[in-house]
Amino acid sequence: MHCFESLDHLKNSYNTRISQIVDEKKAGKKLVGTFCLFVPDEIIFAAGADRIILCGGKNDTVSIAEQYLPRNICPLIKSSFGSIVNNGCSGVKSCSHYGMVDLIVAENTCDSKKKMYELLGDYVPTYVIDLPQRPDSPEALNYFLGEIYKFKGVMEQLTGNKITVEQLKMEIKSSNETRQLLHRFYELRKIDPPPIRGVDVLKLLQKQYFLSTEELKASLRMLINEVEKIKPDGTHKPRIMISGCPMSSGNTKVPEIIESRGGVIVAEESCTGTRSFWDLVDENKDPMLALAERYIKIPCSCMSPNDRRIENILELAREFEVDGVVYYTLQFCHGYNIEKYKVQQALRKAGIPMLFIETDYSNSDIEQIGLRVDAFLEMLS
Ligand code: BJ8
Repeated sequence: MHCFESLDHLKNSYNTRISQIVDEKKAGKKLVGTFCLFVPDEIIFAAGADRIILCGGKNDTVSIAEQYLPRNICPLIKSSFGSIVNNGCSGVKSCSHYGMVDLIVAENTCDSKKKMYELLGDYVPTYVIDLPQRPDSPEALNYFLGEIYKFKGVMEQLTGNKITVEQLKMEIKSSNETRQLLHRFYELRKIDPPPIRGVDVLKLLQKQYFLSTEELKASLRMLINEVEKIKPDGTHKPRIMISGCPMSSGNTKVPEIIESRGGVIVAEESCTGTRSFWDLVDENKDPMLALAERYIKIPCSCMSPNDRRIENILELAREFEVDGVVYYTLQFCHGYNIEKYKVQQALRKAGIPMLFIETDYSNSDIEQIGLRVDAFLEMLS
């Protein structure tokens, strides 16, 4: 497989980004930490603040969180909380950027996250955006619109800047440009065999809410340039789509297993995949309404019913000509776990095989998952 200069460059982006934030903070810029796609970045940027993702994908902070939280909640929540409450005494590296955050903007999604956010307030000022959980009901859009107006007010208060319509429109345009670049990049993965490994794509996507918008766009442009030059070598490998929970930075376990065993990932139906960029914000409408309409449609399993997600999965499977779907859930993520049933039914009807993997951030099940992936790939070959 190819090595990409743009991805090598990204590996070293951490320190550059942290120094950029340090400089911004010295200049009086506020930093917002987020955990979820439902928080509209455009409002944060329009207020003149910066944003950084706080979701954890590392296993070593899970045991720290278990001193405060029950063991039987999802590892993403434990890892994120553990890195924030970690005072470094345990020898585990803390989340170094959390300490720079002026405000955490959270969202009412799954139960465990909601309750964890109640505890977070003891460590960092935390604001929670409420979400209607029946997105297709007639009242939901108005309610969500009200919530993002309140959030706009919170950002204005935090930064002391009034958010203007022009500023919002500019940020919407800029975020749409990033989404369009990601679409262009995903188009290249439709080639058989795809010119880039899914693991490499995932590492890039995990950084999309860590990097500055400009850095992300520049990296995407460089990567597209590099990938476009690759001539396919003609060897077909089983084309896999991953669907399910997000894979936060530090967690590449399942994609690594799939691609080391002979499969190739061509799409991810997840928040570290298509859900983050698939839909654009309408640039011709009132910006707040356009944001509400776009964000409320994110097909997260916290929404009920969530048929939009099933439709997306089928559409992606067709577009990317996938041979099979690996349905991935984190342990104790009941929403995605239960939705598996409907997804499986829909895929069966479409004649697409599915493998279900439920796991955590530890390495204890790597061998066992590997054997199941082997059998699945053999069936697809
Ligand atoms: S929009 S998927 S980023 S909530 S994996 S914490 S759901 S128990 S991360 Fe998510 Fe926003 Fe939805 Fe996306 Fe809960 Fe499940 Fe854990 Fe999850």
